Amino acid sequence: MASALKNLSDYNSNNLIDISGKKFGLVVAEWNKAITDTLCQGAYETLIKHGANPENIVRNTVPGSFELSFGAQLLAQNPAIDAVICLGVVIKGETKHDDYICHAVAQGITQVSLKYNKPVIFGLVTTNDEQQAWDRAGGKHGNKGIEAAATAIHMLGICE
Ligand code: DLZ
Repeated sequence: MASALKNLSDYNSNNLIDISGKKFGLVVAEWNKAITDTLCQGAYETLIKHGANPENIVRNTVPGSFELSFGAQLLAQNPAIDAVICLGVVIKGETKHDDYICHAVAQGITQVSLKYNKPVIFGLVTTNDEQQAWDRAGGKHGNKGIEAAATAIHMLGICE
């Protein structure tokens, strides 16, 4: 956690913004729920640590990562929301379902971001197995939820 926060201040040092009045939407997929909850916790704590008001953070859940785009759209279309963070975990199986889901989410949230002209962050962990997912949800590769929140803050700095 500490290293991701340090990175945030590094790349955002010329563009620090006050996020106390910013509103954030978190969209969290329920597939691999234990892992996505950990990503969500990392994202939430990062927003709070950098000054977000808890009342300004909404969390919506969707069944699976495929539904992240629609969940993001529901939040992004609300003029009060400044940035949306999508969190999901797609684990490779015997078929190519992971490819289809990941491409759909990447395209879908890009469209939402451009349509509503606000940051929609791709916090999708895509791995070969469950261990690799945990490695990226508080394990040896950090917590991608923290990175997603840091990216949202960075993007809001660019938007100002
Ligand atoms: C169906 C499915 C499969 C096989 N694997 C995952 C996964 O690893 N991660 C994830 O978030 N969702 C998965 N899903 C569910 C789809 O995202 C979606 O919810 C369903 O296909 C219904 O549209």
